[in-house]
Amino acid sequence: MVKALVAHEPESKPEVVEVELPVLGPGDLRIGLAAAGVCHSDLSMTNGTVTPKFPVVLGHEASGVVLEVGSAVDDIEVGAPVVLNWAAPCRRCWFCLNAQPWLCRRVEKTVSTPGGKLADGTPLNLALAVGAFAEETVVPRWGVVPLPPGIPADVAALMGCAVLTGFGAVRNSAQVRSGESVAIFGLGGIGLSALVAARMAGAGPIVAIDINPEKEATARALGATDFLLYDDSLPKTIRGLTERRGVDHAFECVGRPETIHTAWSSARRGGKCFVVGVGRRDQAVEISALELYHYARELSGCALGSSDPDRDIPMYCSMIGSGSLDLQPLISHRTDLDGINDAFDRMRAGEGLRTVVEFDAEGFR
Ligand code: PAD
Ligand code: ZN
Repeated sequence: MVKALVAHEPESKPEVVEVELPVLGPGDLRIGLAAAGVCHSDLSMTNGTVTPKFPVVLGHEASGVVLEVGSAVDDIEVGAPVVLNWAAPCRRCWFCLNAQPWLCRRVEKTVSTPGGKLADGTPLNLALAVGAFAEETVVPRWGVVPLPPGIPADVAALMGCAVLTGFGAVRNSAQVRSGESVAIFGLGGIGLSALVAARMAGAGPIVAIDINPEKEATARALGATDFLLYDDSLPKTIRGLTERRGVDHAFECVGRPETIHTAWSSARRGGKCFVVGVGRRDQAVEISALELYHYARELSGCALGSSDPDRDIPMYCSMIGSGSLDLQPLISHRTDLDGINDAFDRMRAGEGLRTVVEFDAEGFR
């Protein structure tokens, strides 16, 4: 039995309980968790925005160490450090074969997978086939990306979602070039990763937007040229910062209809708005038919920052190793499993940056 944070039903407060791990299949790995980031999508699984099967072990952004290897796995050994991969492409479906592995059919269907049991024998589910808010988990071999030595467990965890999504939105989806203007709405782990990528791409101006004024110092330290508090008149203010045009690329990293609309309205004529935030099924974004024509903007959903984790995580590792990418400033709080509900409270209030859950990382190197 291991300790895990389990959501028993929708709209309920998750609790730390003892769970029985799934049986290790021939193609599986047993992973000892080292660190796990708390992502807004974890909270979204408890409030009806995203609907996994319940009861479910939450958590999907994590690093760990291989503790046990299934009999059919021959390319990874006990003791290997890994990033857990909630979006592992199948490499066989139409999307994978047409160079869009982030839209893979298997990933699309995997909100949760059956795995393990509660102490009373009730079958459990693992969020996004990972279930990272647990001392240990069992995942398929394809559910991890091996790490080179020397990457700290906390930043390794962030690569599993925030960095793939936020950095990838700028680098892969938008392919931001030097000198282009960018606006980023929402400065949590995802928006801050996008901000770091925009700075590294040489973008400017980089306008960072949040409801929390305390985010200004972090935003400026990470490369924002301007910080604005959210309100509906932002498109006008942003045009004032961009020679009356609006930005080339707007990134919505909140997941609300009003911020999606404002982000779209902040882009220039012919500009692009990427919706990274995950909103509710029952909330609609209304855009005037005339404006849609007139502004000739692109409005695009943005899944996993158009990333291929097997390609991109090693690239982020070499950027960390060479000192060009520093993810530590994205982490504001550290906790154990019992502190995750407090991290959810901070997210509801728009407070803090990434919270990292730290486990006894014995063996992680
Ligand atoms: P977070 O809760 O850590 O940060 C959200 C930020 O938005 C906070 O700083 C808030 O203060 C801020 N905010 C709230 N309301 C507003 C507003 N009206 N205007 C401006 N800022 C506001 O979340 P996160 O960074 O973990 O995740 C952000 C979104 O990205 C969330 O919807 C999550 O579900 C989504 C996501 N998308 C993907 C993907 O593949 N597209 C992957 C992972 C997460
Ligand atoms: Zn996430």
